[in-house]
Amino acid sequence: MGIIRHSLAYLSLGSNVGDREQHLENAQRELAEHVGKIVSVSPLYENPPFGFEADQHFLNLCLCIQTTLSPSELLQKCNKIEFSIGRVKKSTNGMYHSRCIDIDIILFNNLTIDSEALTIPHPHFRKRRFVLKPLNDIAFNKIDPETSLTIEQLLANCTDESDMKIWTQS
Ligand code: PH2
Ligand code: MG
Ligand code: MG
Repeated sequence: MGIIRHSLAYLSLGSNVGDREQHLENAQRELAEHVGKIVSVSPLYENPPFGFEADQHFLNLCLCIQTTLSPSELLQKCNKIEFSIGRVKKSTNGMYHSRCIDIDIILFNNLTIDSEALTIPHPHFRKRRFVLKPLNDIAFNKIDPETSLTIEQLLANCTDESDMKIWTQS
């Protein structure tokens, strides 16, 4: 028996197309099956698209998952799960579009990674209320290894004033 090394990853999930709740539920089921144990989940927040125009608002949440996967293995699994749920294309050059599911890695242990395929912490999360608000619910004390600020401090500093409505599950 060897030593199993578990990591903790914080993920942001979002959907603004179709049955948004169902897509988020399916994603969580697949993450639990293929990635690891989900140790905490934030409430769902309904909020307007940030950084692009679309009629449909998003449902967003953050969760913490325990995994033995490496960051790049986790990224591959997340992409696979997105496509299995029906995602058809990825954003390119910061041009966003509506999507049935998006799964982003925000933090992975205290790692900082900057490769072509993957940047951790997520390069944009500090300016996005739809990430910071739910992340603050499950990890207000957690320190961003890049800025050494807590999630609570990042949320207090965030200038995105998007309206975040708690969504009560149907
Ligand atoms: N994701 C984006 C761009 N804009 N806006 C909201 N409200 N929620 C998102 O999940 C989201 C976004 C890029 O992935
Ligand atoms: Mg995203
Ligand atoms: Mg993404």
